[in-house]
Amino acid sequence: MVEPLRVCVTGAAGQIAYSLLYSLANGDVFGKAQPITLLLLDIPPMMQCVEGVVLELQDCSLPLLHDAIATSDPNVAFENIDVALLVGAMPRKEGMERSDLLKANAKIFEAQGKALDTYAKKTVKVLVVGNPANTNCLIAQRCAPSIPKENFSCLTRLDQNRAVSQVAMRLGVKTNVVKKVIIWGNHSSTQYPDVNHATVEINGHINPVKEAVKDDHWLEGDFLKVVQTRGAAIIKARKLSSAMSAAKAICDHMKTWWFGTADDDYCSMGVVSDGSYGIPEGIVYSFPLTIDSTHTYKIVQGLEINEFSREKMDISAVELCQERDDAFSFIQI
Ligand code: NAX
Repeated sequence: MVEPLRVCVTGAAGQIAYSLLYSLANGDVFGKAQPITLLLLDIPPMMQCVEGVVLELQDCSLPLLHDAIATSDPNVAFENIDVALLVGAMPRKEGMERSDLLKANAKIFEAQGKALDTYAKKTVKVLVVGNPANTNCLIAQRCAPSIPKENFSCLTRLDQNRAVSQVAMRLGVKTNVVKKVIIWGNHSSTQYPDVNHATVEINGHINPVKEAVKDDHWLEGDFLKVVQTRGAAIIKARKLSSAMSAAKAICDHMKTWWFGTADDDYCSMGVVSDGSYGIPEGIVYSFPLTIDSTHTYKIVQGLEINEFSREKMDISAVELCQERDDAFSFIQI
């Protein structure tokens, strides 16, 4: 029998987790032959709700679900885990300053990084979703020195999916023929969705997206704005932040990390910068990656960066350096 994969999901009582857990337990991410044990972490006041989620998971009657455990103790949730999906975070409340939010989350991800360092497998793959995702990821990574830094990532796949969809809708094609769209930088409004290297297949021919769209004004204007501000547009319309699309993006991110990228595509993930493209070393920055079947990623090298892109990429890097400096002042590494 295949050993169950131990997957921890934090923020288990939240709306993203509610959209995510079924796909995980149904084999949509790690494959239809991979049993799974879900460790569901939330804070003590939310435990009754998490217990309810466990009851529902049982009622889904999924053959791959080996076990689902609700807990408010990170040491239990991270014990011997293979995958950590760190979705839970302190939300911004009315009247809260940005620095208060950064501080509250710095403390959460400091504690979770330390618990990962002590209790998780050294091969654990960590995906940080809770915002500010890049900086929370950086803190967790720095607080877990015994785990390779390449095992930490943050979610920018939702931004990638949004960008791909916008291009596909503009061209009247399916999303799966649009490839190599890149998200650079922070999961914030300074992110840079870049189609300069993207391709689209039309009638069996591979074309550069820029040539197919034939409208640089749109690509450098409304396209960027729509993707960068999509989260706010969803909150305005739904009165709630993205959940279904966020859960789908988490599944896409983890599936690609697990099984690799297609030969003709990249994926974007926030990872620890190695200085590629002049991005300061050590910050968690979204890059285009290729991934092999051993869950090992490489930052795509050698892409030509024009002046427009350079400026946008640097703005996001400056923001991330500032977030890092602010967050590090609140914690002890
Ligand atoms: P919800 O408020 O519905 O759920 C968050 C859950 O996290 C709550 O149940 C809360 O009790 C729990 N939580 C808080 N502190 C915790 C801790 N220390 N340990 C464990 N659990 C804890 O938020 P939801 O809509 O599910 O969003 C979760 C996070 O994802 C937010 O920070 C949100 O900003 C972020 N997002 C990030 C995205 C990305 O692309 N990186 C996109 C979607 C989403 O906005």
